Amino acid sequence: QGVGVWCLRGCVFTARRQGAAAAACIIRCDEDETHTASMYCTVCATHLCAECSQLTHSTRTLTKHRRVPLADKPHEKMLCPQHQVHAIEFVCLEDSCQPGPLMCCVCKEYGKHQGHKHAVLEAEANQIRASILDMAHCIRTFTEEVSEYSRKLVGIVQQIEGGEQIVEDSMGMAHTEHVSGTAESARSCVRAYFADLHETLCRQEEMALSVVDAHVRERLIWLRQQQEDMTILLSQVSTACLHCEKTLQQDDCRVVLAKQEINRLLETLQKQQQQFTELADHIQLDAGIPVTFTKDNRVHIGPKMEIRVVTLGLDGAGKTTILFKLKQDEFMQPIPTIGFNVETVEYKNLKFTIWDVGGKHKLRPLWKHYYLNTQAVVFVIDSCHRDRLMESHSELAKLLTEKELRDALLLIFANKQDFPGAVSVEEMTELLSLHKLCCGRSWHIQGCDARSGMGLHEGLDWLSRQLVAAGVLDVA
Ligand code: G3D
Ligand code: MG
Repeated sequence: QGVGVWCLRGCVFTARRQGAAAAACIIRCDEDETHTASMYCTVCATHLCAECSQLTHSTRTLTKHRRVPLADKPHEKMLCPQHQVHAIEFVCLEDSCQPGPLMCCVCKEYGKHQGHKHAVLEAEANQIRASILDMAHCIRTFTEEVSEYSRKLVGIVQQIEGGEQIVEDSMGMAHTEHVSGTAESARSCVRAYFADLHETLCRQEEMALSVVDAHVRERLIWLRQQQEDMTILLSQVSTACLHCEKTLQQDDCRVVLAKQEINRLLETLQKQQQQFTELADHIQLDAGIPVTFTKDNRVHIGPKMEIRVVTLGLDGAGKTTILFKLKQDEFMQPIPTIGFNVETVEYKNLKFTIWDVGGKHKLRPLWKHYYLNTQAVVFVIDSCHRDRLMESHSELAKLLTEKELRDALLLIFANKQDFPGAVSVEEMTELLSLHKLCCGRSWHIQGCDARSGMGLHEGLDWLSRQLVAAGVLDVA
C-alpha cells in the first residue's frame, strides 16, 4: 500500500500510507525509555522495541495482542468537539455542512446533522485519498511534460549559443571542441552577405570613378587642345597685327603692293573670328561635372541622361501616336508603322531614345532586334479592344521571358482611355493577371489617351523615378 506524496520541490515519491510522518521522528519504547520503539501494540496501545515486546508480551494472554510495525500504527481517533466521549465516525455530505462535516454518532442521530446524508469517515477519507492519488498521477504526467519542455529549452539555448563540447577522436581520446551555435552561423551569414555587397559596391565605385576619370581626362585633353589652338590663334593674330603695323609705316608704293597680302590676312582673320564666335556660342565654359547615379549604381556624367526605350504592343494600340505626341506635343495623323520609327524625346533631364517597332503579326519576330541595351520597355495596350486583350497578354508574356529584357523596366500604357467603355487600369491589371505576370520586376501600368497626351508624362515620370537614384537628375 503506497500513497503518492507531492513534494514542493516538484517530485512525487511514494511512502508508506500510515505512520509515514511518525517514522521520521524517533519514538521511545514505553517499557524502557532508553530503547527506541519499533512496533506498536494495538490492544494495549503501547510503543515497544523488539526486546521489550518479547519480554512484556510473552504471557499466554498478551502474546495474542496484535502488534504492528510502528509505521502501521493506526491513527488515534479524533474526538467529537461537541460530544467529547465519542469519536468522530461519520462525514456529513450536505453542501451546507461542508465547512464542518465531521460528526460522531450523537451528532448524526440527534445533533445538528440529524437526518443529513452521510458517509462513514474511513470510506470518505479513502475516497479522498484515491482522488489525491489520481491527481498525483496527473501531476506526474504534467511534471514530466514540463520537465521535457524545460530540457528542450535548455537544448535550444545551447544550440543558439553554441559552446564547448566533449568529443571522442578516432583513437577514443576525449577532447573539447567548439561547436558554433545558430547565432554565430546567422552572424557569419550576415557578414558574408555584407562582405559580398561591400565587394560589389567597391567594384561599382571603382567603375564609377573610372567613368569620372575618363570624362575628366577627355575634357582636360580637349581643353588643353583648345588652349593650344587659342595660343596659335593669338600668335597668328599678333603676327597679322605686326605685319599690318609694319605696312602702315612703309611708303605709299609698298603699301599699295602689300594690299593683296593684307586683304588675304584680313580674310583669314575674319574666318578665324567667325569660327571662334561659333565655337564660343556652342561651348559653355563651365567647370562643373554634373554626376547622376542610376539605381544600379552606375554613374552618368552630364546634364542629360540618355535612356533607351523600346515601344511594343499590338498593331493599332497607339504606339506611334504616343511617340509623336511625346515628340511634338501635337496630334498628327500617324501612318501605320512599316518598320520602325525612332525619336529622341527630351523630358525633364532625361533624353529618351524611343524605338517604335511595328506591331503587326509578321513584324513581331523582329522585336527582339531592338531589345539589346534597352533600359525600359513601354508596352502599349488598346483598352477599347477587349477581344484583343488575350493576344496582348500572350505577347507580353513572351516578352517577359526574353533574357535581354530581364532587367528592363516595364511601363504598360493602357491607351485609349478616352473611349467610353474602355477597360480601366484596375480591370486590365486583373484581366491580364499583371501582378503574377510581372512578379519580380519593376513594372507600372498607366492609363493614358495618346491623342490628348493624358497620362503620358506620368508614365515618363515613373520611368525617371525608377532609373535615377540620386544626383543632378534626381527629378521630383
Ligand atoms: P500603332 O502604332 O500601335 O500601330 P497607331 O497605333 O499609333 O498607329 O494608332 C492606331 C489608331 O489608334 C490611330 O487611328 C490613332 O489615331 C488611334 N489612337 C491612338 N491612340 C489613341 C487614343 O488614345 N485615343 C483614341 N481615341 N485614338 C487613338 P486611325 O484612325 O488612324 O487608325
Ligand atoms: Mg505604329
